[in-house]
Amino acid sequence: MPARDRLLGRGAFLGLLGAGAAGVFYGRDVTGALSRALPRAATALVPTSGWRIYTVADSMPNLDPVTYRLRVGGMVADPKTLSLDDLRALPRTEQVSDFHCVTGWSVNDVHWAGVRVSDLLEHVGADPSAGAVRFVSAEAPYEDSLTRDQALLADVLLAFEMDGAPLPRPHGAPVRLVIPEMYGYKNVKWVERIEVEAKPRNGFWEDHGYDADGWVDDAPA
Ligand SMILES: Nc1nc2c(c(=O)[nH]1)N[C@H]1C(S)=C(S)[C@@H](COP(=O)(O)O)O[C@H]1N2
Ligand SMILES: [Mo]
Repeated sequence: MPARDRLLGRGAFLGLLGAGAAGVFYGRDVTGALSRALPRAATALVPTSGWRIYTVADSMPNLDPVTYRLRVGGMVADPKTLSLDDLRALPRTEQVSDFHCVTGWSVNDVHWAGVRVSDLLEHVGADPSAGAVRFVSAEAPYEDSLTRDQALLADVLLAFEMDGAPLPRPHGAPVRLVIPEMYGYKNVKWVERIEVEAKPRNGFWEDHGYDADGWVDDAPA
């Protein structure tokens, strides 16, 4: 039986689909096989716009923005432990981008504010020979890695604001990764550790069969 059905019971799940079209959908995409696990008719009921909140653990991390620290280490000249204020003191970037989950839903025109990963890597003196950047969530065992080139894309950021307000807890407060060119699973929530590494390693969903390169469209030239 698919994990999805075990979690909620099929009836409850279908009920949620009906009731949830307008609101935020809270669910655990444990298998990543939501659409495969449902018959076609039911799949069509899944709302295709609006956020779904995903976690892999039983509860969402509850990180205090005051005591929150982001550790940045690995192949860097100057490992750092950064508070939210430290992050806010780095060059700020804002952007509007679309967000796509591989299961078929999207949210267009999300306003993000935060720090470019490229600026952060410069701040810690990342080794130019490093091939990857690993983002570890406070929600164990969620993590994911980007290649160096992916991490350096201009719109890849650590976001601490969403739509003009501090990033809400369900969306990864106080800091999440945003990489709009890639599917949602690469956009790690509740990031608390960043490691600059020699080469990319599998993240949570790669271990479950997803592509390491989660491009929504073709890879940028
Ligand atoms: N820590 C953590 N980050 C995560 C996930 C998760 O389960 N845990 N799910 C990923 C997936 S599959 C998607 S589509 C997006 C969903 O973002 P949202 O929960 O803010 O809607 O978060 C990504 N980041
Ligand atoms: Mo997703």
